[in-house]
Formats: sequence, C-alpha cells, structure tokens
Amino acid sequence: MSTNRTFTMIKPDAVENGHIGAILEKINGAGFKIVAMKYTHLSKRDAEVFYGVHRERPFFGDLVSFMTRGPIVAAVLEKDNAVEDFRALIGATNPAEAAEGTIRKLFAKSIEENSIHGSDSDENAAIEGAFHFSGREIY
Ligand code: 3AN
Repeated sequence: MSTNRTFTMIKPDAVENGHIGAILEKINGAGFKIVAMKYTHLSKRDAEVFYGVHRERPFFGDLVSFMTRGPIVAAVLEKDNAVEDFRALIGATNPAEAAEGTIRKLFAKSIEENSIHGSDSDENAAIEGAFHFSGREIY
C-alpha cells in the first residue's frame, strides 16, 4: 500500500447506533477516497492479532470482547498525508478529549467504545490494510 493511504474500521458501537452513513459522509467530506471497503465481523482471534500490540494492557480482554460483539466496517482510504489527516479527523482516543467536530467527539461515548479506528503510521496502515483485504480487493 502506498504512503498516501490509511486504514480504518467503523467499530461495533458506531455500527449498532446507526452511524455508518454519517461517518462515511464525514470521511468523504474531508477529501478521502475509499479504495477498499467491507462490512464484516472480527473473530476473537482476528481481534487478538489486530490489537496484539496491546496484549499486555489491562484493557486488552475488554477491547477484544468489544471489537467482536458485532459487525464493523473496514476500509482503506486514500488522500495526501492520509495517516495524519485521518487521525486529525477522528480525534483523540478518549472522546472526552477529542476536538469539536471530530468523528469521536460526534459519535463516541467512551475511550473504549470510541467508534472508529485510524492507523497510527504508514507502516501500520499497510499492515492493517493487508490484514483485512487481499490485493485484488483494493482499487
Ligand atoms: P487509537 O485507536 O486512538 O490509535 P490505541 O491504538 O492506543 O488508540 O488504542 C486502541 C484501542 O484500545 C482504542 N481505540 C480503544 O478502543 C482501546 N483503548 C486504548 N486505550 C484505552 C484505555 N486506557 N482504556 C480502555 N480502552 C483503551
């Protein structure tokens, strides 16, 4: 995946609460092009691997339970400076600290159920995109 791409997941809380459409509108409105997208469901093993970096953290078990409790939307997004600009669009991990107008400020209820994921580096964007999509599923 080239460095003008990032990876996102609309998390189970946002899907349950009917926010897929509004979140996609924010993403498109901010100038991101969707180059791959699927409505899917993480298995326990998927979530454990995807969040493997947090394995030793006290919230790991709850995070895996949350991320597997319902469907998600996974997508690869393209824009200049995609990783950084998308992190700005979604806001701080804790929605209480997220800036006005950000996706987490608008839709998320807590640090754990924070509605959306955004890759934190070009390297992780490539790893995470490849975790969810084969090459032929990315436009
Ligand atoms: P971000 O999603 O902003 O990159 P990370 O990668 O530090 O944040 O954390 C991944 C996920 O783990 C978060 N989106 C959130 O669901 C959960 N998480 C992170 N920190 C905490 C925490 N202190 N307490 C509970 N859950 C957390």
